[in-house]
Amino acid sequence: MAENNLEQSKNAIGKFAIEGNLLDVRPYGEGHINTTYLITTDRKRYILQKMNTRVFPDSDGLMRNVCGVTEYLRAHDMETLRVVPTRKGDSYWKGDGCWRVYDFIEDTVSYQKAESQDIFAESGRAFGEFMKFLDGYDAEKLTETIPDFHNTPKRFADFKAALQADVCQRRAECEREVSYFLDHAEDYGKIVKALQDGSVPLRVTHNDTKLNNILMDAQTGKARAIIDFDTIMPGSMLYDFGDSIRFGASTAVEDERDLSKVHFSPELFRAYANGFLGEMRDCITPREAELLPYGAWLMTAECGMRFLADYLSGDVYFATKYADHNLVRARTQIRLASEMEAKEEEMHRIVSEILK
Ligand code: ADP
Ligand code: GN1
Ligand code: MG
Repeated sequence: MAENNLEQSKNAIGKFAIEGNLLDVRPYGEGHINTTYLITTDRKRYILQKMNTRVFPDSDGLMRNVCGVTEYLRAHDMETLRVVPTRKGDSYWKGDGCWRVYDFIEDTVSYQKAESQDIFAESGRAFGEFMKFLDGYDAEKLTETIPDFHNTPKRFADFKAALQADVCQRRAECEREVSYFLDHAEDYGKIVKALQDGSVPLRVTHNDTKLNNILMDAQTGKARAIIDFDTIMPGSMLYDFGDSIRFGASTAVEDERDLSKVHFSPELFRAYANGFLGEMRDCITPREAELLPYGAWLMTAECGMRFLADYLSGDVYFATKYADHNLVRARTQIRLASEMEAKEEEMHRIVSEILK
């Protein structure tokens, strides 16, 4: 299977207008959705991706979003992904699957965990700045690549359906995890409701703001480029803030099996909030500010229920490396979400101190 994929990827790379002779192709990165390869030629390096068409069926719409947003950012002198066209001039190639190529952004690092407060604060600054930039982008131009992406009540309904179906008969081994999500059944609707009643504004958001979707300069530690534009869509600032906290304000990686290492860190929360709100303080509304701690909890719970639903469904959505990978991920999210509940007041205090 792996061999076959490598063969497929070599075939795909020949369709793109890349410079030099191919020297090496190898799997790359820690993304859960697309299949990513690092391509080396005798001239330069590239990223090749087999796009996940099960998750993103509308490849045309998706690539229109990617091209539109990257052109817009480049026009504003922001370093960003460069889509390498096919030899025919298209933004992606459709053969055995859909494939795209980006220039490899050299001399950068993407972290699987916030290794210091400074790194995390810098990512907050960069995501805040990015959101401010996207404010000038016409939302009408965007295709909704995954409808209801952060509609948590809908995600909860999907979770319950997976639980009901229990196609792999895995429910019995995760009753404790299941009950965390069932016990919070009434808590998932606040942001969807606030967007509907207009008390929270709809903005153009990234929607997948985890720390490994930002590339930091290997020398200076400054953010160089935000990547993974597949889910740029209209949404709430609370999704982007919350998802960054979910992934980065943890003392461990997302798939740490030893839960004694997994804690929600208020210090990392403060670092990120400082960076993010430093950029957004002039445009954040009072209601958004009030909901930031809830957004962090909600994105963590939502991601946890998505991992658990996928575990129950037989690991059909997120890439996994071993049998209970999704269950391990769901457990870290539950641990973090529980600790956030206990530290909600502290999070509010931090936000107030930063915004005062
Ligand atoms: P997924 O949707 O599967 O998460 P990403 O587009 O986020 O895929 O890519 C996976 C990983 O590959 C990223 O986390 C990053 O480490 C690396 N990566 C992606 N694009 C580039 C690029 N242009 N330059 C350098 N690294 C990249
Ligand atoms: C996926 O594509 P990637 O790995 O950056 C997922 C996010 C989850 C994240 C959990 C399109 O992000 O929604 O929060 O995994 N992306 C999609 O790590 O579902
Ligand atoms: Mg990614």
